[in-house]
Amino acid sequence: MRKDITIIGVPLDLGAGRRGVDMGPSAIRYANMKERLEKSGYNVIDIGNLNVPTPETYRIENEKLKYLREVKMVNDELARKVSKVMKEERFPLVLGGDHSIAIGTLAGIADLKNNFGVIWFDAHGDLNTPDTSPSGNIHGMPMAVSLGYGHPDLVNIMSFSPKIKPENIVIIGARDLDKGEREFIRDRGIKVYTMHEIDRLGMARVMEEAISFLKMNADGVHLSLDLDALDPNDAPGVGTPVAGGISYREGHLAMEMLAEADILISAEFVEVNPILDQRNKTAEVAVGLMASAFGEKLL
Ligand code: 4U7
Ligand code: MN
Ligand code: MN
Ligand code: MN
Repeated sequence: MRKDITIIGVPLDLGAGRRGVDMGPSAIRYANMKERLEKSGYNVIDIGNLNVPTPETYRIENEKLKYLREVKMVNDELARKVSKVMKEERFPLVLGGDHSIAIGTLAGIADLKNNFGVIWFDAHGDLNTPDTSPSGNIHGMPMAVSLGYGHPDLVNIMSFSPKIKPENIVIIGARDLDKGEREFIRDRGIKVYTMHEIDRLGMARVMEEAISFLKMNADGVHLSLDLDALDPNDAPGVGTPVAGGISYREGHLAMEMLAEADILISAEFVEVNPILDQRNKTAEVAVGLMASAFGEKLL
């Protein structure tokens, strides 16, 4: 993995149904992220936060795509920043913010890489379109958008689409998929390890399979980690908790195996909600997972 990391904070919560994830980047930084990564030998530059509009100064125009214009604007800028960081041959590490920011991150990567893979840890599929979404919240749509489905303003960010191929995606930890998302997964043959497969096979086997699948198909892998992939007992500070998630140790094992495989080219940690958290526990979990993904050793 590249030894130079650039951190980009995206304090956006307009894509989510509840307030609070806008404070995610601060909470994660407060949990000593930079020091932790530097200890493992990385050169870390934090370029601060993107400019993000405050919800109170905007209103919802379209109930099926809440804050579309503002979410698009932020993702336009994020895509340009991520692309720039990658051109500098540095590793983009994006801090959310709600998961709609994956639209921009993936667009930025796709600007340079036409066959990258994505490993997506999430309780949800984030594969809704405006027609299938039960909420109209864009953080439930980034995966569909990146595959080319959804509102053209989002799909065409950076002026091309799709950003990623369905066969280059692995979703891990799913346990709350909407009807439309299940059909989407079935129709396009997306590889999903639900909690059922994690229980049956164990995280080690799941990660072995996921890694060899991605290595076979893709050139380099982006890690997108929604903290609600973890069990709410371990990561309570999230807006859309779902019981029965990935345990603290399973999460670490997964990250350690990614580090060992040395396949990551970029990463984002999203959906940390400090308002709903217990003494910054979820941000600390996020930083721990990050450290493991970047190869921090136990011994
Ligand atoms: B997250 C949901 F209906 N599927 O679309 C939706 F259950 O980024 C939740 O994974 C989406 O946290 C959660 O609103 C988005 C809902
Ligand atoms: Mn998500
Ligand atoms: Mn989620
Ligand atoms: Mn969420």
